[in-house]
Amino acid sequence: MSISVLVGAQWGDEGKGKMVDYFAQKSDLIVRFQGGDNAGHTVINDYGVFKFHLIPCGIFNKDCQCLIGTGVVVNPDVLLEEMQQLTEANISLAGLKVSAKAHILMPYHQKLDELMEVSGGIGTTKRGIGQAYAYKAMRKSLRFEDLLNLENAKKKLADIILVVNKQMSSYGIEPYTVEELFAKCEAWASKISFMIVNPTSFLHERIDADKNILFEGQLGAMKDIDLGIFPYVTSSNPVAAYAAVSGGFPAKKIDKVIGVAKAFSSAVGAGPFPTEEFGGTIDMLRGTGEKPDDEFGARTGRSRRLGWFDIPVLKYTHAINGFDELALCKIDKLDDLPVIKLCVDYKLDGKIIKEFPNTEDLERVEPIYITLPGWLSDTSKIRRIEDLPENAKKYIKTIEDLVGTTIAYVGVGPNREDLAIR
Ligand code: 2SA
Ligand code: GDP
Ligand code: MG
Repeated sequence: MSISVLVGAQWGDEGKGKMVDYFAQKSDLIVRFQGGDNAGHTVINDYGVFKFHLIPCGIFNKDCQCLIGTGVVVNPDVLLEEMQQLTEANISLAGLKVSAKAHILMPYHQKLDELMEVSGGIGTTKRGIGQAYAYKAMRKSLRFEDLLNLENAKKKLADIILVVNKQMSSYGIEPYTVEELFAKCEAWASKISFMIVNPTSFLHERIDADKNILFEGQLGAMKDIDLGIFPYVTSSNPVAAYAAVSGGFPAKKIDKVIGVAKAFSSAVGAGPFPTEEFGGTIDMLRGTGEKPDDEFGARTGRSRRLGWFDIPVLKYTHAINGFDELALCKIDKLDDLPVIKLCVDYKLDGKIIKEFPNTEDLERVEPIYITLPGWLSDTSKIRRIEDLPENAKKYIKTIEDLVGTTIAYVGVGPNREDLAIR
C-alpha cells in the first residue's frame, strides 16, 4: 500500500531503532538500505532490550519480512552472531533475507579500518565500513551471490588478495591467504545461503502486491558521504533517496519520508558540531534522577558528544531528504530543564548566513540561540501530542515552524509504547 523511508535527521542515534520497531507492527517488509554493523539501533519492547547492527528492527513482527538490502555492507560473522542472539531470545528469523547483491565485509576491511584510525582517524567505529565500501568502489569485492558459487568466489579472492596484501605489507602486517579467507566463505555459505534472495524480484513482487514497505536508514544525513560533513562522515548515503538505489525501484514510488530527530543533538566521532556544549545543563540531557544515562554509542560504547537542537541542521536535512513528517524522540530528557536553548541561526564572520556552510565554515560558525521555558513535569506517560504540557507543545511548534514540517510523533521514553502521537 505504501513505500516509506525512515532516516536520521541529524548526526545519528536519533531513535531510529525505536521508531522502526513501532512502524514494523503495521509493515509487511522492512529493508535496511545502507551502512553496516557500525549501526547500533536500540529497540526496547516486551521481548527485551536489543541493539541491532545489521538485522532490520522489524524482526519482532512475525508477519513482517526483513531484508538486508543491496546497499548494506555485511560482515557475515556479525550477522550470524546477531541471529544467534535473537534465536536465544525466541525471536523467529523465518522472514529474514539478504540481498544477493549486498557486498561482504571481510576481516581485512576491519583490520584496515583499525590501522587507518591509529593516525589521522576521524573516529570511526572500526567495523571496516569505509574499507568495505572502498573495495566495492574499486570493484574488488565479494557479494552474497558469490557464496552460491564458491568456485567463483575462490577465483575472485585470488585476485582481490593481491590488493589486500599490498596494503597489509605497507603496514608491516602478515599477508592473508586465499585458503583462510575461502574457508570463511565456505562456512558462511553453509549457514547463510538459504536466506539469499534476488533483491529486485523480491522487492518488486511485494511492491506489485501493494504491501506496506519501510526502508530503514542508518546514521543521519549529516554523516552522508556526499551531503554531510565530509570527511567526518560514514562511507554510504543515509539520505532517503538512496533507498531507491539500494532497493532497485523507481524513486518516484516513495510515498513518504519520515525523519527521526532527537529533541537535542548528539554525535560521535570527530568533526564540526556547532551547538556542542560541555558540562552544566547539557549534562542533564544524559539523564538525571531515575533516568539512566544512555548517551553512549550503541555499537562502541563511546560517550556521545551533546548539544542543543540545531534548526539550521534540520532545515538542511529537510531540504535534502524532504521530510513528510518528523518523529522527535527523547523529549522526556528535557523534562527537568528550567530553560531550553534552541539554535535558530548561524553567524559567520559576524553575519547571519542563510546557506548551510561547508565543513570548514561549519567549524567556525557561531550558533545564535533563543531560549524557551521548560515544562518541569513528567511527560513519560503522555500518549497524545495535544496532552503534552503547554511549554513542550510550544517547543515542538517552534521547531515545526522554523523547519517547515510536521512533528507527528514525539518520543517520551525508550520503550515501544513511550510515544505521543497526533
Ligand atoms: P564509520 O564507522 O566508518 O561509519 O564511522 C564514520 C563516522 O560515522 C560515525 N558513526 C556513527 N555515529 C553515530 N552512531 C553510530 N552508530 C553507533 C551507535 C556508534 C557507536 O548507534 O551509537 O556505537 O559508537 C555511528 N556509526 C558510525 C562515526 O562516529 C564517524 O564519525
Ligand atoms: P538509533 O541509532 O537512531 O536507532 O538510536 P540509538 O539506539 O543509537 O540511540 C537512541 C537511544 O535513545 C537508545 O538508548 C534508545 O533506547 C533511546 N530512546 C529512543 N527514543 C527515546 C525516547 O523517546 N526517550 C528516551 N528517554 N529514550 C529514547
Ligand atoms: Mg545508533
